[in-house]
Amino acid sequence: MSLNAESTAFRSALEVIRAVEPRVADAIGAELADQRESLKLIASENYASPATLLAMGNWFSDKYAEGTVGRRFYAGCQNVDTVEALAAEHARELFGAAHAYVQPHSGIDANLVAFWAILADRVESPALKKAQVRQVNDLTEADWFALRRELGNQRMLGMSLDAGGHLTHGFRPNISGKMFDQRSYGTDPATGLIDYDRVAEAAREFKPLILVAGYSAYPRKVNFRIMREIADSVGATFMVDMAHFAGLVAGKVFTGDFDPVPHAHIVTTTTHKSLRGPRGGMVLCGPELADQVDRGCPMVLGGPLPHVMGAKAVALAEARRPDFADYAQRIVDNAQALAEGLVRRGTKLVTGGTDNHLVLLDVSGYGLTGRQAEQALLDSGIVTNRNAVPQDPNGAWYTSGIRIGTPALTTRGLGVAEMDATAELIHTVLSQTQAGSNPDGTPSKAKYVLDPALADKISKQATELLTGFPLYPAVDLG
Ligand code: DSN
Repeated sequence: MSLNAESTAFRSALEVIRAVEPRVADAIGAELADQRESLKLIASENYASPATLLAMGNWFSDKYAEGTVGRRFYAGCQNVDTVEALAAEHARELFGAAHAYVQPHSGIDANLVAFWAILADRVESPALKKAQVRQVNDLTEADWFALRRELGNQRMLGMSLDAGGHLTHGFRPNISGKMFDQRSYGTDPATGLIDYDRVAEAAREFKPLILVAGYSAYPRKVNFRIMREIADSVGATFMVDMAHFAGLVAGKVFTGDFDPVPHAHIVTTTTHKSLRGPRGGMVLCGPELADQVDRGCPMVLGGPLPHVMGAKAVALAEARRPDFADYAQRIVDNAQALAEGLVRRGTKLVTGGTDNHLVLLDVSGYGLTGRQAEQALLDSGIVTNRNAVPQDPNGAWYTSGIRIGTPALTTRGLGVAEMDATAELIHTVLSQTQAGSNPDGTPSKAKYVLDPALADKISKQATELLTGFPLYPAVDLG
């Protein structure tokens, strides 16, 4: 049998790896097998194309390239320049942005670059000016003290964690929570939706330097035109973290008021979620912030990863093809079908539904914590993650919610009929799981009771549901 190019490429790569450390080759093969068999509903994950994956395994990995295109701190970066410029060009064209910076290694890194650029642009500080003109070594202890005080006292207003905001939007476990004096806006307790009047009120009271929009667990659209008006009314810089929904922006499902790029001063994203690229981050902005953004490395980033920038160029080229818009629309159609299937079966959803790629289940109606539900679903071959719901009584560790999303299953080709079947599997597991107890008889937030035979049966049904939708059908590892 003659092998196609993809099978040949992946088989050969594994053969070469196996000759050195067979356990790594085995783990890579096992990861593909696991991903093929499980119902992947993690809202922030996807399956990158073989071309994107293959673009990462090569000699670019060996190259240092601090600086930016044409202005490097290392010699011999002409080929890195080619791929970085290509990735940036595809990003600008895809999103209609004036400037794109494709070096960040992750979403956290992209946000750090944006925070630095905003601070450097907005904060009046002699010490900061020195730092900006690359005289960092000339800063005295007193300069650093002043800089820390001036930068650290800046204010940020972002979405609260339990309403779906992200850790990097000023929360304590992330450096942003230590750098900024942060306040958050939540959602309306009755509807679960952002109340723009309340955001405006909070902005008027708090007068933030940065107003942040974007989320990792809010199942609705955000009106970025209104958010920009709020930012303008208090002189704030408006930043949008579109990591979760970048694919929906790229695919023109989110347009007009719901497309952040024309409204925000600066937009950050990851490239591996709904955008379906390699793991990494990116920053988009207008000409005003471009110079500061381009200082991301070495200001806050380690050396760029040229092999990943090459893969970003490939994935962004894919996202510019007409079929990506169809994919993006199907992500939302599937999420809505999944939400409707769950609601029909009596599951409580935050906001009652979705208009993006994710659905947030409040599993307290099943008498479970998010932790119990997550593990029971995993036992049944359904991969999700627990997530806080607004005003969550169980906090961020145990939670009362389960977040699910459709970008990955949509890539596999599953459609609305399969989403209803998926809703049935989820509901069956959750309704058949009971909360467990600690050895002293007190209720546990982690332990649960689920008949292993039922978990096994659902697991098989999940695998059957996937059989018509093979993952990487052209890849045969033998
Ligand atoms: N970890 C990502 C998510 O799962 O939403 C966000 O950083």
